[in-house]
Amino acid sequence: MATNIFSLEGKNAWITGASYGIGFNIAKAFHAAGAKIIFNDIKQELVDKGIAAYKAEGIDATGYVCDVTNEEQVKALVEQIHKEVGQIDILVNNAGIIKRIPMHEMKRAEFQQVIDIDLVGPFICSSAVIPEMMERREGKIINICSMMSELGRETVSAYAAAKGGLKMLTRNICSEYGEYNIQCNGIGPGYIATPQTAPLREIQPDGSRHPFDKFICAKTPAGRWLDPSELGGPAVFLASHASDAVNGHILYVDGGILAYIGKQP
Ligand code: NAP
Ligand code: GCO
Repeated sequence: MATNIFSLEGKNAWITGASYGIGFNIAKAFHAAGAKIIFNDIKQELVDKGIAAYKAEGIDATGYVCDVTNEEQVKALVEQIHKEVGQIDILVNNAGIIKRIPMHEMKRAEFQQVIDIDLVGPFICSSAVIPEMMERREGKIINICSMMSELGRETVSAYAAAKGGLKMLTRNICSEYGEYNIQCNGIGPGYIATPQTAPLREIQPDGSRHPFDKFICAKTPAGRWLDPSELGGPAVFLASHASDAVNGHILYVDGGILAYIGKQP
């Protein structure tokens, strides 16, 4: 019987920050492809909510409280996963925040917090799982990058610096560990309708659409925000043997934003 190269049967996948949003939807797609789901979030109440949300989808996910910026917590979590679930075959560095503040008004601590979560976190989590992947000579790491890995815009200096760095961290993990049959790729989502972008879609006091909402729809060939579920297929591809020859690549799932000059107003 031909093997399904997109199958994740028998694989354990750890998705960071996946109680909801993009991480949750990637986990759902991984489960549908056969993977066991492990996730962490920063607060117990979020983990509890996440476990309930997964259960409602028929997914028996294992959730842990862990701050991806805390090296001790991450190392302890990896040990706990090994004990309670098993090896980690797939890591998705999804946890992330954004702060939208004009750079000249941004405090250093605010800039640092975004860098810590969005760039140092993926470094810490990847460093924690790479040794076992090296031993097994097999592993998949997927970093959730962004349009801001390629483009800048007002008020997102820290986020763009972090996501630009995450693109190069992705390429460097590919370069340093490809010989161990570890593939590290990125997904660069476009504008996705999740809590992180909710402020950009808020209906205005006069009942009109947020200007940024209209702007993004004009910049997206499909003329709409993307749904987080639309990231599932690309993530399964990068987590499966179908992408064993793909390494150091950032797969933009942006509805064509990067290809398009934008609709004339
Ligand atoms: P989200 O709805 O804000 O979810 C982010 C998740 O990460 C939340 O559960 C959050 O927990 C968790 N988290 C934050 N800091 C953490 C930490 N230190 N340790 C562990 N977990 C932490 O964001 P999203 O829209 O799903 O985005 C997920 C990823 O995709 C992020 O990396 C984001 O930058 C990226 N992305 C998003 C878009 C988009 O349009 N939405 C586009 C491109 C890329 P809390 O609830 O406690 O904050
Ligand atoms: C913003 C948005 C974007 C998206 C995403 C785009 O304020 O511009 O939050 O940064 O989150 O990263 O790919």
